[in-house]
Amino acid sequence: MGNRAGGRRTGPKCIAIVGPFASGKTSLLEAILARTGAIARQATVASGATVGDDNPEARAHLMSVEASLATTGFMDDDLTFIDCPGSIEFAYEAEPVLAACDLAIVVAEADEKKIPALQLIMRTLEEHGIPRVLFLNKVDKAAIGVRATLKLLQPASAVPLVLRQIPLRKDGIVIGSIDLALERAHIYREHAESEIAPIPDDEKAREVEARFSMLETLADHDDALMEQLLEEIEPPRDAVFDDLAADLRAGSVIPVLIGSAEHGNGVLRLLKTIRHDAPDIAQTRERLGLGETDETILQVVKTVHTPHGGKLSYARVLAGSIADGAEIVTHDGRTGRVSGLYRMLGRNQTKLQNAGEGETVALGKLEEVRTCDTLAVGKTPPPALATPEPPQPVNAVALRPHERKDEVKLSASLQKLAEEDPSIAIEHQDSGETVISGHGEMHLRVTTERLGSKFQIEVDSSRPGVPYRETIRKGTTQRGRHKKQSGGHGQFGDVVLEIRPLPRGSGFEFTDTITGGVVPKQYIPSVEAGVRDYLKAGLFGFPVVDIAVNLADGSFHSVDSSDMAFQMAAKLAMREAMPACSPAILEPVMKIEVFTPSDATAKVTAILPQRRGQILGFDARPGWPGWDVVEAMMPQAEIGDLIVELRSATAGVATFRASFDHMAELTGRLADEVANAHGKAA
Ligand SMILES: Nc1nc2c(ncn2[C@@H]2O[C@H](COP(=O)(O)OP(=O)(O)OP(=O)(O)O)[C@@H](O)[C@H]2O)c(=O)[nH]1
Ligand SMILES: [Mg+2]
Repeated sequence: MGNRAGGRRTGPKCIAIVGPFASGKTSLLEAILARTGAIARQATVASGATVGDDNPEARAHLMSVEASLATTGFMDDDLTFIDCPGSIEFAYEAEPVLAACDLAIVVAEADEKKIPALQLIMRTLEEHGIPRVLFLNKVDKAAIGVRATLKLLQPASAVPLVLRQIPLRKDGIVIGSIDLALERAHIYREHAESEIAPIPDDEKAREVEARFSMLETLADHDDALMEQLLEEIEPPRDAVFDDLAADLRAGSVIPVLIGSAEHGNGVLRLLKTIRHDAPDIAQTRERLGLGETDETILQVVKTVHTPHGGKLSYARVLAGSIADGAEIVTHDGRTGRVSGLYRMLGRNQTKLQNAGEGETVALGKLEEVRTCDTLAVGKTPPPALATPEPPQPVNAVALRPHERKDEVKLSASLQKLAEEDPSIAIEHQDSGETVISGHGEMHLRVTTERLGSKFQIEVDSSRPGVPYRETIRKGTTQRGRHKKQSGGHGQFGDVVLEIRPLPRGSGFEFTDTITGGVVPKQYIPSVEAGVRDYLKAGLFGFPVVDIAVNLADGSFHSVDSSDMAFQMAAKLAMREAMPACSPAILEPVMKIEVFTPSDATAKVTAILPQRRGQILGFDARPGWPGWDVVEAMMPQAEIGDLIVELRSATAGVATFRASFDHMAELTGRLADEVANAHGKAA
């Protein structure tokens, strides 16, 4: 035992702050910045003046809506913290950050409702293999003890949570903590360094018990410690520190530190743990499969378009170093020249000439560079690191600028927003609407608000249209005659069309059974073109599908017949035939898989049928203990805002995947409503 960790790892670190919504991540970053002297005074989230969340959207909603980055110094260490939003709607912000960081601080609290959200975050960290510490926040107001809290939180993590500190209480109020490795007490002082004190006599028994339980967990990875515990020998203190560091770096345990971000308590201990136990860039390179290299390699973790300074690419120097003005190349060969190199503190930037290995900095004006790119200095592209794919969007909104002149600007601005947030998808529809898809109501609202705050574009938003179709239930035969005699050249086309329904999903079929040239060969394609033109918008105004048309008969005029005249005749025949064909509206039906914590499965299976969903079944979600997947068929029209209801039934964590399955006939009142809404009576 002992020295497994091989001492403290020096060099700049990058630390992600993650955790369930509103657990205190931004407050913790503020407290860290205040404690390390990067800012003069700790601001509160409510004041809207926190370093990272200093943007109109975060202020308006009192929640983080994007990752924010701040570099500070602690003793002789250079630490960059990236505060990630907690809401699942903004979860993708954290993905590129996590790829490049050395350590994650998981901020959690004693709140049962947030366990599924915590579990999601823990899973992501486990998948990336990121070493992590848990900061148990809000001890100032916790209603239950820390050990009970740990029991509550443990199911969210696949590896053991190990309590490194216990609270010190006076009259039921937490006044400090006892560090189980250092074996001493820290008495909290508001926004100041704690006072070190010996462990009070009446707390000794609690301390011994808690310390033993910490050592027991550590002993699972350390045979020598196990023997000492069995023989009741007091293990050397340094060996305990080494074990804590080694297990943290290996990701085999999660040390738990306690405190109150809002009051600045427990922050110094957290910083010291980072200083002594965090892995370094070499370990992170190994995790990313990069190994040792002589090249300079950077990973882009976030992209920001600033109102005045242009585009900034936040990137971690994984290896080597970079200077302002450097020529860079991405893994897939796009190039650029760094114009401005900055150390960031929220929105404030300090100019740098150089950035060395391990530093996380902002690179100016790399127009061709995107989030998740891997960059090299020079001309040889670096190896590509794995790029996390954004999940499938779950909702969408249609946008239209207030002013027509803003249409081009809207499209350019949305492109910039999508560069900043690759988890939104943009689609321009034939109708002139622009549809953006994302990961929840707040996500789309914030995206829309940014159009106003960043680009001064006011938009109207509405629900995107559902791609309805029309079909027919009966066949008929219809003549269409187009004849015009207006002086000089006339127009003449005459066709007889046999129309019949086709099975669902067949689309459109055109044939002819013309004999004896009653419709000359060269005009047959014109007839088909006329039919196709009609089918673009049928009786209700929707495209007509699953229909077969046979050109059975007709006649022509040697002078007056033309391509145009036969097209007109075909359209006329179709228009007259449709009412006789028992037309119907078809709606798209999706197959949907809803992922939900098992204790909310019953709620989910109740919600879906209320929206005309047909439950196909539910089962345990493979590889996700405590989660289910519910399968159902759902009309696309009902999925539009489904996520809002699902999230509120599942403490904000349910999500779904939907894919087109089939078109189904819409009947009764719903069919009338759709037909009327589209401006054509059924
Ligand atoms: N009592 C108490 N409240 C706290 C503490 N830390 C944060 N809060 C409060 O918890 C709420 C959320 O704090 P934030 O720092 O915004 O939490 P967050 O994790 O950054 O939230 P998101 O980024 O939106 O997920 C705010 O009202 C804070 O004032 C704490 O230590 N004690
Ligand atoms: Mg926050």
